[in-house]
Amino acid sequence: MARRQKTVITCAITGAIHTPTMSGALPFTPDDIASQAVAAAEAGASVLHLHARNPHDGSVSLDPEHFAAFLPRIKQATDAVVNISTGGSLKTAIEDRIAPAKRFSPEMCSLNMGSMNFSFHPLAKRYDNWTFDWEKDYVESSDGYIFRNTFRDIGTVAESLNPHDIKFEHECYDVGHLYNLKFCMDTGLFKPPIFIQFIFGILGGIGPEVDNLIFMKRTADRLFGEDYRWSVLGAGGAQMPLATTASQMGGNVRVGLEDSLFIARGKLAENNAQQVAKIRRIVEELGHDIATPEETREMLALKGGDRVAF
Ligand code: KMH
Ligand code: ZN
Repeated sequence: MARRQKTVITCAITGAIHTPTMSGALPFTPDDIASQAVAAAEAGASVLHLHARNPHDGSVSLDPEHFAAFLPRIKQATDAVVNISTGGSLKTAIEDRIAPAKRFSPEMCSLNMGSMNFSFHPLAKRYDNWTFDWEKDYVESSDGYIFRNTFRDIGTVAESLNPHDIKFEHECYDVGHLYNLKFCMDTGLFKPPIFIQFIFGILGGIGPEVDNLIFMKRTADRLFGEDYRWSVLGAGGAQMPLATTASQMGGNVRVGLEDSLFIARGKLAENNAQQVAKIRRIVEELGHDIATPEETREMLALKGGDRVAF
C-alpha cells in the first residue's frame, strides 16, 4: 500500500505585520508567546516560526533578551522544531536581524529571498482607536517600507548562520525570488534539500491565486528538481484555501497569526492553535497525515533539537 503523505505544519506565532489593536489574540508577552507556541505544537505544528515582541508595547523586537524569555520554555515543553525569524521588523539592518539566530543557533531560520515594498498600509483604514502610540504610523507608513534583502544581505545571513548548521526557510514572495535562490544555490551558499516557503498575498509580492501557486511550483521544479521541499503561506483570507490546495498538491503548509488573524471569513481566531487544528483536520480528512517533529527533521535534514543554544 502506498505510504500516506506526511504534511509539515509550520505555525508562525506572531510577526511583523499585525499589531495588538488588530486582535487581542496576537501574543506579545513572553508568557503568551510561549503558551501559544506550545499549544500550537500540541495541536499538530511540527515547526514553530518565532518573532519576539517588546512585552511593554507589543512592537516587533530583535533584542535577543526578548527571545531568551520564551525560547527555553518552548524547548522544555515541546519537541517541535524552532525556527527563528531573520525578517525582523522590516526596517532594521541585516546584522540586527541575524543577532537572535546567531545567539540561539536554532534548527531553522527564515531567510527572505528578495527586496520588495512589503506593505500592509491598507489595514490602517480598518481601525480607529489604536492601543499603542506606534501602531498607526507603523502600519500606515508601510507603503514606504523597502524590505531589504539584497544578494549581499542574503550572503551575510548565509555566512553568519551556515556555521551553525541552520536550515533556512527560504521565503519567496514572487517568482523572481526563486531565481535569486537558484543563483545563490549555484554559488554554493545552500546545500540541498532546501526548504522553500512560497508566499502569496503580501502586497508587493505575487497574488494569492491558485494559478500563481502552480506557476511557482512548476518554476521551482524546473530550477531545483529533487533538491527542494516546499510549503505554502497564504496571507490573510488566502491562508486556509491555499494551504488546503498546497497539501493536496503534495506540499507542506504554514498557518499562524503572523500571517492571518482569522479563523473564518470575518471571524478572528482565538489563538494560533485554533488555526493549526483547523488545517490539521482538513489535511487529515483529505487523506494525508501530519508530520511529527522527528519526521520533519528527517524530511528537511535538520541538525536536531539537541544542537540548539537555548
Ligand atoms: N509574515 C511573513 C509573510 C520573516 O519572518 O522572515 C513574513 C516573514 C518574514 O515570515
Ligand atoms: Zn516571520
